[in-house]
Amino acid sequence: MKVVVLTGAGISAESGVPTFRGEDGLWEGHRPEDVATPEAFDADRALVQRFYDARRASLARVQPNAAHRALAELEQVLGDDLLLVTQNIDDLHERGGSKRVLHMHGELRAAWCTACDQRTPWLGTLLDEPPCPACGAHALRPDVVWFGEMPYEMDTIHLALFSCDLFVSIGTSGVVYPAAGFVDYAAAGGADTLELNLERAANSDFRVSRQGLASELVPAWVGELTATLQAGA
Ligand code: BJW
Repeated sequence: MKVVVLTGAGISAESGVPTFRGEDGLWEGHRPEDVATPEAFDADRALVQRFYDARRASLARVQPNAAHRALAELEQVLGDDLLLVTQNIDDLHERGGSKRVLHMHGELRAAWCTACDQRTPWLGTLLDEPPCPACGAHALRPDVVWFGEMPYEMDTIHLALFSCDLFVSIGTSGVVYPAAGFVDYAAAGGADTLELNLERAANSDFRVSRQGLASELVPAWVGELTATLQAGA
């Protein structure tokens, strides 16, 4: 059985990573589409670098939760038949044990040189405008995808969506495209669709939608799927 899982900020909420559009949202009253843009970066580089430096540093204070760990267990069962796509820029899936994760909106622990286009693992700060390790230019920015920019790995994701048997969306509000359209792609390709979220997402065209905490819903669903696969083996 081929499964594509899409995760959003909700899966990391119980680890202590703020979501974007909740009451205590990450951008404190600003609409993400107003601040997460290349234009906002150009207007105030220091503000944006400081914001992402703080989020990168905060990774050391959070841990993966039961939902991240359950998806790592599912990878052990399904192997290459699982594609885990995350919109999150944290590294909690990897630290939860997942080996293959597509970060479609980039990663906090990476920097992108806008002079030479090199992407580099990055654990430190960017506010101090350090030189690019590849070309020496002082042109590094967080390697994340802002509004108006192309998300990563779209060809791989679209191919997987068209050929999967099941698409599962976890902890995402379903308002940001192209991720919000994945349910339609998968359904058009004949896949079953399942949503696991605190509340119904904006794009809730899922055949089944379960509401609750990711730390409870995800391990329960992984347990069910694993039992079904073992019964059919
Ligand atoms: C829990 C929980 C718990 C809480 N358990 N659940 C008009 C129409 C359609 C599209 C457009 C349009 N105008 C412009 C566009 C395109 C635009 C877009 O979508 N805009 C909309 C806002 C209208 N998109 C883009 O520009 C994208 N690029 C693009 O489209 O390129 C062209 C292209 C087209 C086709 C194919 C390929 C390319 C780029 C989007 C980049 C988004 N970037 C950000 C910032 C990343 C860096 C950073 O982190 O700072 O990505 S914005 C932000 O939103 C971040 C997230 O990944 C993303 C999604 O947020 P998410 O994860 O859904 O979080 P929340 O907070 O919204 O929701 C959390 C959910 O969890 C809630 O439902 C809670 O209930 C739930 N929850 N606790 C379970 N314990």
